[in-house]
Amino acid sequence: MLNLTGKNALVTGIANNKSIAWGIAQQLHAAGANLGVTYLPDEKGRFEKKVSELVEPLQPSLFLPCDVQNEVQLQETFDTIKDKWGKLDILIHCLAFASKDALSGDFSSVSRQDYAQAIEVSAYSLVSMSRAAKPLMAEGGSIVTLTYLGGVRVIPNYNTMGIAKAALEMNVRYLAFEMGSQNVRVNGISAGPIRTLASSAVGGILDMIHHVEEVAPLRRTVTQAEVGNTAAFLCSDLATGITGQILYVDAGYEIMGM
Ligand code: NAD
Ligand code: 0WE
Repeated sequence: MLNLTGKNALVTGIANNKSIAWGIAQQLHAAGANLGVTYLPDEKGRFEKKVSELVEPLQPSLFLPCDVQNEVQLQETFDTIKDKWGKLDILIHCLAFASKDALSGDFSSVSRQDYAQAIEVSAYSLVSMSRAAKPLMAEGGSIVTLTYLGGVRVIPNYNTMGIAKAALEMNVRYLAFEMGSQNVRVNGISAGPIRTLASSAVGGILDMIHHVEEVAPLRRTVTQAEVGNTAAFLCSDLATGITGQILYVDAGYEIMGM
């Protein structure tokens, strides 16, 4: 039923084996997709080595450095896809960044620079990647991004990332409208809290996970594989009628008021 054979999928945001993007890459691979993987380069090349070893079993046919703050790298990524693949079917946007200062303390204390960086990396990057992907998706396609409840409700300390996620979710709707005429669908997955590199760097994440385990209808949180399965569904022909949506994969937490 869920079949992605013959589809070219670019997955961004894999840092290690806890990354949500890693859960997504595994499910896309299991459904038969041909994978391309980007990683955030660092000076010592540590991420490059780690991520390339991790993804090896999925045999990605492209493995490229891509810092979304680097316009040249971004263009090179999509130029390479054009050369090597000719077309792109699936784009997974699974990255975010805000400075530590922008993720704690009084929200109003955020600096202009930290506020702009959070929005640039976490929200604008979906716009720039979608723009670059658009000509490669002439036969249609599917774009999926990752968001969090802190973009629509106040979650203490999520602060500036919440503003970035609100912008990201509105980007999903405007991009869905623009790209719908060429049969490109754009959706977001709002995941419940999961222990990853990014979330573990946040104080109190374990307490938040325990809270969800008590309150959510399913009395647990979600896994990277569950988010991955939802992403595979959204990218598949099972979801051809769905665009512009934010789908909650959060064990039901979002419906609760008390
Ligand atoms: P993660 O640390 O595994 O992934 C974050 C990724 O962002 C890393 O791979 C990192 O390299 C990448 N990144 C940061 N700055 C970048 C840049 N300038 N250019 C390119 N890549 C950059 O953590 P994760 O929790 O898997 O996060 C993935 C996505 O899921 C994020 O958008 C996050 O907001 C979202 N999300 C996470 C949770 C959670 O609880 N973990 C819940 C809901 C949504
Ligand atoms: O989107 C996120 C986290 C994204 C993130 C995490 C970090 C930590 C390290 C972005 N930038 C940074 N910058 C760093 O320097 N989540 C949904 C996970 C998360 O983060 C929270 C949460 C949850 C859940 C922050 C406060 C409260 C809850």
